[in-house]
Amino acid sequence: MSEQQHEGQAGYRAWLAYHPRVDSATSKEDSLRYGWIASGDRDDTVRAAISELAEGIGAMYSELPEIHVFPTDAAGENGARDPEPDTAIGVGTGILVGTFAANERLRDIFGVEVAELGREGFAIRTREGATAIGAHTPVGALYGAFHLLRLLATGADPSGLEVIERPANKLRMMNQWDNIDGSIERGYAGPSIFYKNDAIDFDPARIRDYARLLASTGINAISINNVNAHRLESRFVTEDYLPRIAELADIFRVYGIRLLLSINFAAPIEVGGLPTADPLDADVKRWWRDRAADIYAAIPDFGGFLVKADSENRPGPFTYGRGHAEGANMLAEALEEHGGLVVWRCFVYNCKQDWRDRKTDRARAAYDHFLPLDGAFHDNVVLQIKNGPMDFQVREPVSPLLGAMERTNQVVEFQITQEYTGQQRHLCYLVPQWKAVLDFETYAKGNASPVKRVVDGSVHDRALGGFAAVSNIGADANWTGHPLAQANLYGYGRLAWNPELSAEAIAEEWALQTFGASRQVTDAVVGMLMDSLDIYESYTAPLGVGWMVNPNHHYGPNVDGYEYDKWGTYHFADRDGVGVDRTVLTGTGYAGQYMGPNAGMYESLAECPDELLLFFHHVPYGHRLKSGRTVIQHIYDTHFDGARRTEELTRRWASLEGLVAADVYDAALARFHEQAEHAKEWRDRINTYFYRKSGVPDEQKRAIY
Ligand code: GCV
Repeated sequence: MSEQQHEGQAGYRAWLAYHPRVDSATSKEDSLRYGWIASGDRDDTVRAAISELAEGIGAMYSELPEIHVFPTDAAGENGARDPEPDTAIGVGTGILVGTFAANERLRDIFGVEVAELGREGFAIRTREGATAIGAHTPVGALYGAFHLLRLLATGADPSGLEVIERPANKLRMMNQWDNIDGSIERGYAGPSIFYKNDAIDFDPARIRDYARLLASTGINAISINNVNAHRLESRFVTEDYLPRIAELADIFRVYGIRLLLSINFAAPIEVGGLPTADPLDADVKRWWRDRAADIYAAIPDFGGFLVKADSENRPGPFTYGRGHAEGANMLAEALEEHGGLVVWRCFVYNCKQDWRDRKTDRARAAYDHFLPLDGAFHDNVVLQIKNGPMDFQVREPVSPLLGAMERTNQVVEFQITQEYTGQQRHLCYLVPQWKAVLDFETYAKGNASPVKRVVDGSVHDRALGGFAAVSNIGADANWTGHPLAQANLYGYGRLAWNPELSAEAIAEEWALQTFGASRQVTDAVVGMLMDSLDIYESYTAPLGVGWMVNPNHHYGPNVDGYEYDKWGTYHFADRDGVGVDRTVLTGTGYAGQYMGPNAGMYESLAECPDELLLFFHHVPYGHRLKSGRTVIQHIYDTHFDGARRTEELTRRWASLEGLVAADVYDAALARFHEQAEHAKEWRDRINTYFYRKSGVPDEQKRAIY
């Protein structure tokens, strides 16, 4: 459905709501400042910037600016020259936006400083009441336009702007896990906006609005189908589907977003009719080269392939006795001449957790598989590494593979969709978790090698790197099901652009743009967002133990439920203790995969941080944490505390009745009630289980707890 069809549903416009600026004392004066928008660019992307500015300024200041698009060096489409606006910078009151090449005035205004902007950066400057947004490229200008709108929507004083921005990361990618039948793997906000009933079927207006949301945060790439690419999706690389996919690429292109496809490694067999998908087979190589040629004929700026291989029953090079570098490089060669990338996922594991074999460890898998391949991948291959060694749990250590490969491009993969973090029924603002990952010191090169510097390429001097994340949107009117889950989508893009932003600043930006300028609403929403990760963790996953969820759908408490371990659990609880020994000395050896002081910190029971204790160590229930409490006491207390705090969340939200749009208010309130109910279930199931396991006799419970 398009924006029109969702009219009246406040959540649809998300953070591009453009609420009227409430500082009415100054708004009259400000509106004069934006009497016009002018540009010498006629490019679609700059036009998108202009129309966004017109819409945003019009809505925030209740006055539509005039639009002038004037050719500077060449005559216009009809051969005539539009007059340049006499409202030139420094004389009039408006916005001049565009590229330096097409706007002489922008060159005059910004002079030599423009060199440092790079391909996607922009500069904004106010001079005597008028505002200039300049960039080297149309997409830079678009990012500048969105930035100006964000500043205005968050209450910045527009009179003295002096901004220079460029993204920290080259690749800022969104991964859709959408299937052609219209379902979304791990989707919690309705069906797909891309597919329906085994066909590519989309409303261009809705796709465009998604592109606007993404571009406004700086996302520049999107893979449009599930990494588990099955029968029909395997054919996306063929002419059967390329014309429709090209239409999607056309929409995203305007917003600076390159389209990628997830491929099926066995497509040469399943689609091409070849007897093998062996990456070293000449016919297989030719088949992929031909597909690449077809794709680039349809989509000249195609981004490349995203690949899940040899993982969770997906085909891959192992079937042919080949390694991951051979698989990835074969595809990279097919794409290379066209400028395409292979984004190769490292989520590869083939072991079960088994309490009878305390050496086998799924957490080790990505590092064990990929570290030996450092330096073996082509330059247009980038490895996509999940933030933790397991699978997007609420609490995991940072993947030891991040930073460990010096001669390999890397992106970090986050999960915006809340598979294990409440499935968009529970509030869980994930930006603080991602920040902790990005700030984690890997010691890859001395002690200034945090993950954010690894993936931006600076630690190992790599030309390519960045962020990828699994999207949390669907066809629900408000995109994300839980209205406040939009903050995760927004925050991901903002962090990918600038990992130095704080989680709180991002929450505040998001709240101001989404709900308008009310201090009461902003404070309440920011406070709830900032508390939410801790609350969720405390009633679900104590001390680094994850996975206590139901099989398949992964929602709700089931302490022994996780489907991969027929023989045990991921917590290894028995009557004597709980936790997984991942030390080098007595356990799986996983702790030894870390560099520098991290290896020793995790190895040592005394040094290991409480919040990861049970991820790294098996300890008795009576083990005393740094907090002073015993493990069993901690489990008990935090589960009660977490459940209680979910009730507070409901009350905190209820205090905003009448202050946020009714549809948004109601949708969130229903979810807060549900969260509070489910938190009690988590509390009771987990506490009962560990009571029993720990064998605390009933009469002693009071004393211990
Ligand atoms: C797309 C987890 C999820 C799967 C997902 C997989 C992956 O196992 O449960 O749904 O598959 O991760 O990241 O490939």
